[in-house]
Amino acid sequence: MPTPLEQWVDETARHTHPEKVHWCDGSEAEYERLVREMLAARTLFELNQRAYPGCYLHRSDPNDVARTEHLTFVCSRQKQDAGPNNNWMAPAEAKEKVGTLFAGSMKGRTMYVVPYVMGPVDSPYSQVGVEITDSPYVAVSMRIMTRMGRVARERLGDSDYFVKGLHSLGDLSPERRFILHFPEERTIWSIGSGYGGNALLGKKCHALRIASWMARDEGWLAEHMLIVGVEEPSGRTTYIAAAFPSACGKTNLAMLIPPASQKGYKVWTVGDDIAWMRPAGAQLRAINPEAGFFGVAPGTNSKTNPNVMATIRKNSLFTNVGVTPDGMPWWEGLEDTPPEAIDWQGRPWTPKSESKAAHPNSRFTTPARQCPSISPEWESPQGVPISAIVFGGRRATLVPLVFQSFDWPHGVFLGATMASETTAAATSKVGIVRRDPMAMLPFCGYNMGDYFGHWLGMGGRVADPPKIFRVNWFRTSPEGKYLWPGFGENLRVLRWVIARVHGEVDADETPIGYLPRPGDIDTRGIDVAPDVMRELLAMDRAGWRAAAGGQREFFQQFGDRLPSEIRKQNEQLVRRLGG
Ligand code: OXD
Ligand code: MN
Repeated sequence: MPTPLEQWVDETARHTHPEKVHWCDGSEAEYERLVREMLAARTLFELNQRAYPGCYLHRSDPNDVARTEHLTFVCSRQKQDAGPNNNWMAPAEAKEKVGTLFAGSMKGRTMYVVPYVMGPVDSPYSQVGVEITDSPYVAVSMRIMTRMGRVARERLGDSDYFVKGLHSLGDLSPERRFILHFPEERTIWSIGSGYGGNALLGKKCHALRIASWMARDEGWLAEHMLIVGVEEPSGRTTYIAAAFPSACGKTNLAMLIPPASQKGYKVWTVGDDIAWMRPAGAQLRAINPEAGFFGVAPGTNSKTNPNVMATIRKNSLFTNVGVTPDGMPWWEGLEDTPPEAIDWQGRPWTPKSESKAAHPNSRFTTPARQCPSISPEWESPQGVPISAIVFGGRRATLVPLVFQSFDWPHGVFLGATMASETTAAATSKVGIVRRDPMAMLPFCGYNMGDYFGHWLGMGGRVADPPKIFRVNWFRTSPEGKYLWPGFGENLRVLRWVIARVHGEVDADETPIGYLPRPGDIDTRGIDVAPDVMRELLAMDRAGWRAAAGGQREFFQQFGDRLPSEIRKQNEQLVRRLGG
């Protein structure tokens, strides 16, 4: 008898007509063979193997460089369940329309069957998925980003309980590009894109959109969050999960190196993009479902993130970066002096060129285990206990450097009212302030009104829920200069968060939450004048009154799916502001 997996692979092959079917075992030999084939086909290029052993460059279609949120759909049975935060298509209509595009789409190509585990192989919280794809770039990327191949098949056995992901490059035309999620069937269909967020189905599609739906049903949280452990000189380690929208520095924060002035501190990386958190005992415990980092290259350098620079020096894929004549990857912000290069589209480039050498959303794909700051607990089957949740956006004005919620429901409200300036991680206008609750707007696989309700309920499921904070590293002066140095210096803010968690520092109660008192954030050794610090920690009453009005408007779209508690939190904020 064929297993449910074999049956599905068979059906899919009959529909998509590949020339060959290859079951990935995840071995080194298989990886090397796929790389050799891609080098021969010129879909992969060797980088300087002395400086970057095992590293390769991939150039994607110039029309296919970022997530395409307008082509991403949740195909739940009921439209209401997808909510106003998702594009929706009825499942039957979606299957009809996009099924036609899959018919024969793998003709002349190899179909790779990619079984994977999201999470440590032996964790009870991990999940198996299988991605069928006709892209060898996807297959090798999945080997970096997940536990892929034999381990996953062994964990699955002959069970039918796995997330089914079907992916084809199709003809790469945005007109025939769709990323569809069928949460009730735990199924994903993606066609017409080879870009990571659209095509590595374990990541955004499975570990966030489908998993968030499962998490609601099963009483846990699947979130767009990094996870770090901060070890203090005393040896105490406190774990923090932090949500930021795409390309707002999650990878940098996850790998922060304490500056010389912060002697005796260590930051341990557990994950840089996704956290699955479950009630266990009195606390929420988190695992990182991924095994690699798919990070934004531009702006990354040995000052902003030395740990990731060390991580990507071997066994890594670079997508849409520039390359120097001696085969080194290059992107804007890597070094102060730009070299002559070949740009991300393979064209000659000089520092005088008007265009950029690397695409603003160019990426590296690199194994987490190579990271110098990887936590000894990063593969712990039980995960790590989370003491603080941090919500952060990119806001030039209004939002202080850091503040704390009064309690869990108010913390959920702080997450639900997050807004951030958009970045190049998605194809849309960059730099527009958009509301992005919990940094999950593009990733919540169900109605966000219900999602807020689920979050509110999670606080009561553990005796000791994490304390909740908002942060903003991105405040600027009227001239556009950053007021806070950011990067490694953000540890100074995390130290206040940790002191609050452990009840070791007081705070000022203000209408928006608890703010640090002057002097409670250590500014010794950095150039942040006392008046700048006052501005960073000021509560702008008029600004928050206006923001509260904007929040109310945003929440209206959820109608009767909006929990009354969220409305109440907004009213209480207005009252506290004296409005
Ligand atoms: C990512 C994203 O790739 O959020 O992590 O876009
Ligand atoms: Mn992300």
